[in-house]
Amino acid sequence: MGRGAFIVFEGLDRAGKSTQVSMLTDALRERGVAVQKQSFPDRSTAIGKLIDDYLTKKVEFSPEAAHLLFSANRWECKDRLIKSLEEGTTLVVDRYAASGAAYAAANSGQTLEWCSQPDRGLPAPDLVIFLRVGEEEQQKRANWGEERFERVETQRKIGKNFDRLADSRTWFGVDAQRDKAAIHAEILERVLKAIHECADQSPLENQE
Ligand code: NYM
Ligand code: MG
Repeated sequence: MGRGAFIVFEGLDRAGKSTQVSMLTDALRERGVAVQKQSFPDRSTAIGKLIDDYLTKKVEFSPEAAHLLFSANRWECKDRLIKSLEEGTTLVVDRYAASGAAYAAANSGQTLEWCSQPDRGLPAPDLVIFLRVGEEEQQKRANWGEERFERVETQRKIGKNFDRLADSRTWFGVDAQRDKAAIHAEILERVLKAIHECADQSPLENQE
């Protein structure tokens, strides 16, 4: 049996990633696909707890220090992620390195290049599903504005950074302002294709 596919969801806050990650995971499981769900930041680890305190504004870090914590949070999960993929399990991941770079560059003023560096060498996603949502829609959705970075100006900068990071080979953009079921159907079709391709051949690549 071939390896699992590494599927990542990206997008601005309130784009609907968590909902779509759950819908996708359930649908794959129903089809008999071995699948695991993972979110970054993973707030359950010791580093993740620091990140949670930072996002909920209980502690302050310099933007660069915060970024290195987000990256460290991915590095601490690296071996587990690779093991699952090699065992044939598909991973559905809510945010990954692109969020790291896009948010950190907006927050710190460092270049995207600088912000991409700490994640180099981590396994790279086979497919990045990018959920597009407009700012008016974003603000209408539940709990908007509570956490750090949930401000219109900041989100605009982050959105531009995502556009610069998107590569045509692995990114799949989705209009996330439609009906949930329609969004899900479009994503499921693309992901099933990616799962087939990964099982057939392509070796896991590293984050550049
Ligand atoms: N975030 C997430 C970062 O700033 N850097 C990262 O590397 C990652 C993975 O954390 N506003 C930010 C983006 C979000 C926040 O994530 C929490 P979520 O998925 O909105 O709970
Ligand atoms: Mg959020």
